[in-house]
Amino acid sequence: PSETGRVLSIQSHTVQGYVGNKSAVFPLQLLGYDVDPVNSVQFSNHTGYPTFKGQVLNGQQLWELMEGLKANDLLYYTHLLTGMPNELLCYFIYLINEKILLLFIWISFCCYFAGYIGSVSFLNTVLEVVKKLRSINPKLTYVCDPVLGDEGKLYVPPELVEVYREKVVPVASMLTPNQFEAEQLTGFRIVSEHDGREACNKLHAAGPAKVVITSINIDGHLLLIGSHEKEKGQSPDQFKIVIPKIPAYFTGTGDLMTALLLGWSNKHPDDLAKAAELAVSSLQAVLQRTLDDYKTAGYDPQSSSLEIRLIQSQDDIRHPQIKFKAENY
Ligand code: ATP
Ligand code: PLP
Ligand code: PXL
Repeated sequence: PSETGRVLSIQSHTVQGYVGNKSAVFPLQLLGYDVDPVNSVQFSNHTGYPTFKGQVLNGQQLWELMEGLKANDLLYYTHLLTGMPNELLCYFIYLINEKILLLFIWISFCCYFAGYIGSVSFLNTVLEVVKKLRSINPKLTYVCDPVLGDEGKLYVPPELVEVYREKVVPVASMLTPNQFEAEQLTGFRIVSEHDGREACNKLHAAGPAKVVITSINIDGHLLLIGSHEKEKGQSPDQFKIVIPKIPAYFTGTGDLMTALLLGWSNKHPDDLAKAAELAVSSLQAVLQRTLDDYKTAGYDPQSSSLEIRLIQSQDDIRHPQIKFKAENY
């Protein structure tokens, strides 16, 4: 397989700061990929700030862009990458984070239907895009970060979980859920390493050959669990990487992690553990630099969510020093 490729990346864009495409496109380009970003939203900043403004792409508008590409024979891609599926649902995150209860009740009522219809239609269009791209390149690798929520909270209406479980997971080549998302998709509580591995097995049975649970919170540290089912129905190769928790909250790390996993697993197609070591080592270097920079500037890193120092970390993305080793099971 080729070491690089052409990636269609359908994710959010923020004018300021690094989430969604802003945290995925640059690293993939540094790793040598041609990346074509479709911006599922264009917001002033990420939704964790006190306020944000901007526009949302709907399913029909996404399809229009695909038609434009198709009309010029430009729909050949080796990879499709998708993250946060939506739209109006960002309001939910904002409101949940800010705990503005009254506003929450009012706006969630208004947005629930719009958000629900909007996001399901967008996700269904993404499924059409997968079908279309596979009809042009049957070997297309679909890397899906099933962004549903974190730390016990759904960011999206529960109905979207069903769409992911029943339609999206079955067509994904690689899935990168966090602990909570893996639980939602399998209906299985994850409280131990063993549970994490079982969840991977369940997800393989549903479709994807590669599964990386990007973080499981166990005993005060983070555990990444990776699983590669090399032959359908055979028991998968599984490994873990232990990651010490940094006492700070970052935004955009999940998006960066999935992009790095795409980038490195394509360069090491039969060695997911190696790909994960490279991705984790890069990501941790970015987080460490971010923390150091904020501290140097006199900020308390625990006071709010930190914007990652992505551009300043380009050497760590291009040539990561492996400091985090995978342990095979
Ligand atoms: P998404 O919701 O997009 O799926 P995610 O929840 O999977 O995102 P996380 O699991 O939160 O994303 O983070 C991705 C990676 O970032 C993890 O592998 C984790 O190691 C790293 N990470 C995030 N925050 C920290 C932290 N405070 N300390 C150390 N590592 C962190
Ligand atoms: N915080 C907020 C406010 C979010 O909207 C999201 C969205 O997915 C996240 C955190 C998770 O971001 P990530 O996992 O990419 O760090
Ligand atoms: O990283 C997740 C994410 C994606 N897209 C938008 C966001 C966030 C997190 O805050 O605001 C628009």
